Amino acid sequence: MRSLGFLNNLFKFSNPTFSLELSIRRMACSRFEYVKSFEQDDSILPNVWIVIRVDGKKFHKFSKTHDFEKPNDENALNVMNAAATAVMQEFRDIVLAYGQSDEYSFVFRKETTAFKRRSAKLLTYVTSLFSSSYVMQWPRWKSVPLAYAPCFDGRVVLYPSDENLRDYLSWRQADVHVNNLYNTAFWKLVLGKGLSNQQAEERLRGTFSADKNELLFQEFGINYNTLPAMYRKGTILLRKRVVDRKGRQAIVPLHEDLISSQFWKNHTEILGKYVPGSYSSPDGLPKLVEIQLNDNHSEQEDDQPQNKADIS
Ligand SMILES: Nc1nc2c(ncn2[C@@H]2O[C@H](COP(=O)(O)OP(=O)(O)OP(=O)(O)O)[C@@H](O)[C@H]2O)c(=O)[nH]1
Ligand SMILES: [Mg+2]
Repeated sequence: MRSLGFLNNLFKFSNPTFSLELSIRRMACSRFEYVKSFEQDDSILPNVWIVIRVDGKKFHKFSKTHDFEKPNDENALNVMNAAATAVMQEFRDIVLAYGQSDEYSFVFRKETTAFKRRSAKLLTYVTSLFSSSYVMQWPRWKSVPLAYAPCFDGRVVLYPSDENLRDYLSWRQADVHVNNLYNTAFWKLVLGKGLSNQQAEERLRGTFSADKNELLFQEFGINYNTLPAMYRKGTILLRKRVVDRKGRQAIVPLHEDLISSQFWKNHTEILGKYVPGSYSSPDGLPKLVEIQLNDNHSEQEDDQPQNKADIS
């Protein structure tokens, strides 16, 4: 076979028409090749936390069109969680993802070499994989069909210190708290008391958290702190060994307070040497984890963490 290939090449190169064609192509190529130098090097600095945040485009309208429950639609949030899980399954170097409302942040470990740390590659891959996974996951959680294609914007933000990273995540979680408390009170006034949107807005204008907590308790008998943690805290995705499934690895959803230092003590693998911790769920495994442990990805999940996306 090898000698045949050699003879074939010998024929081609000794053929004058072929050689001429080849030289013309080479010349054309070198003439145009300079355009490559216009591409900018966008490699990310070494040794920084890379955060990629995706956010739904006009989800105010999207949630209305698809009849999301107000203020929180559990299944819609789970479509987000499942799409983010798919992204984490692809990128083993994501150590944590955090989601709330129509946004998700993905934290890559400082040492990642995924896509040679090229910013545009990382950003576009994560954003497009998240968007397509959102569409794929939709029918698993929502019964109404998609009326149009949802899309997400994305940005890359770099954090040089652990403290900066923690503050970033705390900022996103504080955002959920502020928005969710307001929205819960707002929709209770509108849907429960029949106030118009404007009246509810006026009623809440200038109020502090304590006032809204009091309003929910006094007028609706709701203790805000007992509402589902996913609505109050958002969702943190971490890679863990699931105790009740013989320590098989899965990406698990947590709804904990990441602003507290206890969270970082409980999950030392995030900032420290990356070895997934263990996870057990007293109320049974969430559907998201069940699905993962039952599908084909689960065998790969038992492998050592590896950089699957380390290609250019
Ligand atoms: N009813 C309902 N709405 C939701 C839920 N999650 C997200 N949304 C909607 O999504 C919006 C997300 O906020 P933004 O990202 O600031 O607004 P946006 O309309 O997506 O605008 P851009 O991001 O600027 O394109 C919220 O204001 C809600 O209207 C949900 O669980 N239930
Ligand atoms: Mg949005």
